[in-house]
Amino acid sequence: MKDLHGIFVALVTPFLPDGTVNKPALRKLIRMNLQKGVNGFYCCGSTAEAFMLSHTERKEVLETCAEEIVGKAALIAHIGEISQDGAADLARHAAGLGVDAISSVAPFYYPFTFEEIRSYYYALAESTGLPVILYHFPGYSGVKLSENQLASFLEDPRFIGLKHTSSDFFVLERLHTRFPDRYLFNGYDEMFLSGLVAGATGGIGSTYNLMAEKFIRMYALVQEGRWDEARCIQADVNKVISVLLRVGVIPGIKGLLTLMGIEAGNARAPFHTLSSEEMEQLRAVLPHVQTL
Ligand code: NAY
Repeated sequence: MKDLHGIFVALVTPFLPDGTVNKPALRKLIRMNLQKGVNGFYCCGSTAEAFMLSHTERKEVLETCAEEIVGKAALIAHIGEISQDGAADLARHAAGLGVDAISSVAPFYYPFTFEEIRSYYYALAESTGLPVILYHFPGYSGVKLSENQLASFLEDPRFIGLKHTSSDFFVLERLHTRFPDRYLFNGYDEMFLSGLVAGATGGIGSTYNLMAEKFIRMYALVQEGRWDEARCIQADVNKVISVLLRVGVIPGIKGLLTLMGIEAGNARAPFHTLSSEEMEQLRAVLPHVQTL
């Protein structure tokens, strides 16, 4: 398995005007980010609109990603969904493509007990020999696991890390102190530096699609203890993220990518199509995306 420290792009799924996956645009996006020197990619996660893709589409997207990425950077495949059997099927498919690790959000919507959530994750760990990264995103999934519940997985060597999409940096720090050899990915890009302070070993982010070089730079500055310079970059990045949060993160990232020459298309309905006024707001922050 590759080293999984550093900056991982949570890839978007570009769509053509007819709503099908735009594989050439996806390849172009991956190549642009490989050139920037990202450490790896997180494929078929929330940013990829995974829960709005069919299983066939999820497999095709991952196959395209694997063709472009394996051998060049690390690849984490998000295979999570509500059904354990469905997730295990996606995990076995991912294992056949040479991914470095699988990751899954906890099963959501129904009020599953922790025992049920645990058996879901154990089944995934057993479905392939691949290491598992927990994806904890209480804000979207509605499933909030406690420090001790998260720790109960990290004690098991099959669970090599956690993607922590939460602003609870107390939990992140506790987990880092208890499990210093586990991968802890910061999830909210607008709080990337705060995550690093708490012990994150890197980040997985949607806005990295647009400006990975800034996160790579921040990460390097922090290794050198140059926190003030890193904070300036975080402030610059947050100018863009503030607009994305206003217009909608996934539609907005796709709008900006299109302005950058990568035909990402619209986010899938019920996400809205960006208005011309929203496109103007995005155009206004384009200079912050393109310069370091
Ligand atoms: C995923 O699975 O794609 C991610 O969770 C990446 C993390 C992002 N979360 C989502 C839902 O997009 O990058 C964050 C987030 O978009 C960003 O911090 C803006 O809030």
